[in-house]
Amino acid sequence: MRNSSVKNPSVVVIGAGMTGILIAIKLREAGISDVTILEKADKVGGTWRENTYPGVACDIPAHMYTYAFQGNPEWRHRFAHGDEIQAYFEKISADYGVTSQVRFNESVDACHYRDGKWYLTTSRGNDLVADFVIAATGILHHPAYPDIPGLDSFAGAMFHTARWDHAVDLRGKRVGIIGTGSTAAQVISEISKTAGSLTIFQRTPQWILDVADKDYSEKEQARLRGNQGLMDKLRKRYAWLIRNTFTEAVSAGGWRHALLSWRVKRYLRRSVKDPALRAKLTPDYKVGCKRLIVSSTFYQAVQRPNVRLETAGIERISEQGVITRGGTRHELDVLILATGFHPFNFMRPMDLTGRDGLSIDTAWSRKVQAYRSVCLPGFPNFFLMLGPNSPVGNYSVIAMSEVQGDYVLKLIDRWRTGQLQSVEATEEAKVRFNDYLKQGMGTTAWVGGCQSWYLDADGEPALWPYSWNRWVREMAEPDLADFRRDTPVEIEPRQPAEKAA
Ligand code: N01
Repeated sequence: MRNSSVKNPSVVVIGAGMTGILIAIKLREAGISDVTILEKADKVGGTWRENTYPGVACDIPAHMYTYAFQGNPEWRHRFAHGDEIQAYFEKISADYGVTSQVRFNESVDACHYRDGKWYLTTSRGNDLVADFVIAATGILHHPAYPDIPGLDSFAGAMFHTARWDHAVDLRGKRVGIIGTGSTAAQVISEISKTAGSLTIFQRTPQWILDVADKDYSEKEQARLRGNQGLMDKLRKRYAWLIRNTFTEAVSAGGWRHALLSWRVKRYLRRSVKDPALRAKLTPDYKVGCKRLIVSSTFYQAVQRPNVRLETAGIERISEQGVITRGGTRHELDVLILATGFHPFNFMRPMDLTGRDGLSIDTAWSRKVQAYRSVCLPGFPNFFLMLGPNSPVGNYSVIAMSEVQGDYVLKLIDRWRTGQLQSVEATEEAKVRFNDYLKQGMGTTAWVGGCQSWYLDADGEPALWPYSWNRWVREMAEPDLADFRRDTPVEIEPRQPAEKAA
């Protein structure tokens, strides 16, 4: 704390994944000591704890997929494997004293705001009172199960990729997989090596960018140990590369998008010689409309002799397997659902109620929106990390959380110093912000005629449509004119974002 007149709030952080760990560290750095972290599971790690499927890896280069304040010399692969990433978060969490602050196996059932305080009830029946609540509950953690007739009648083993059943041995088995997203591409590359047969049920083909993986030698790791400066350089270099290849290409279009499109199309042409198979694998929408898949192994896997790509469309599922349109029966021992997530659930089904009894379901009944992704009008002193429109095309989610974390800490600081009596964005600011987002969507690849998890119920992309640098600039300082004032204070409004950019 800067001085004794600064208030020390009580804060509850929900979730001990990548973002929760980060927020806990930042709160401590800010001198906020009354912090409780609630985690539904028995370990930190979030998405990397939950996703343990074969081939799980991060398609963002490992040296960029780290907290800026703590690089990791121990990465063994350019695209770090899930277990390495989980180990990284467990280590950081322990080293920074976060793990000992976490209450494990305790989720939040109810979270209600009354008279300037949040009242929480947990799954263990405990009650907590806090000045601030920060939901670090992640985006992609509610598995989506396909609505296919007969799904439950399947007699073999069946599981979602985020709930992988490691007791099921796939070697020599007849395996089917539904879905061809980023997860499926990783799973297929791996299990096609050992499954007796693998049938891929593809509804929509995907564009794929090949970026070769690379193993880091002991010598390379040793060079990085204790050299945060060198790791910073690597992180910045990858960040620059990704911004200028993917992020700008999918959000602004232009020559970068043309180049990216040319690259992925050439890769498909060169990788798949059979014209019939290539036709099945060729999307009819813009490159980047769905999140681009980074894989240098998927096309090879699809062409293995034990692999079959089925595009006929699933009619129903029976006890024996999958029946595709036209009546073809695919008998299976194991059915894997690589069918993605419900990204708009966020912290729900938590019973979240803000000022004047406003429930989150009511607030979001017409549209799932936020102000600057993290603030919800009607929910004072509540922040939703990685909220609506957070994702920046194919960029590192850690970098996004760091920017949002600094922004949230600055807002809490305004409360601590008395500039804000409570931190609540106005409805008008939220509407203006979302209009501004909408204006930028037209040039993006996400409106390129495809269905994807990026789109909300109205078919509008819930991403940040401008450049990364613009986002960082606009998140640098909270604009207090956009927040409710209990005590009117003279404030000078900032320039509208469009003019400032
Ligand atoms: O999920 P998805 P995901 N019948 O939603 C299909 C991140 N991630 O888990 O395209 C038939 O992309 C669906 O078909 P269609 C990353 O952000 C990161 O793969 O809708 N098919 C699609 O093929 C990624 O974007 C890493 O026609 C059905 C698939 O299931 C996000 O997670 C690694 C169906 C779902 O694809 C989600 O990826 C992995 C049905 N009824 C994931 N329902 C990194 O490396 C759905 N599908 C960082």
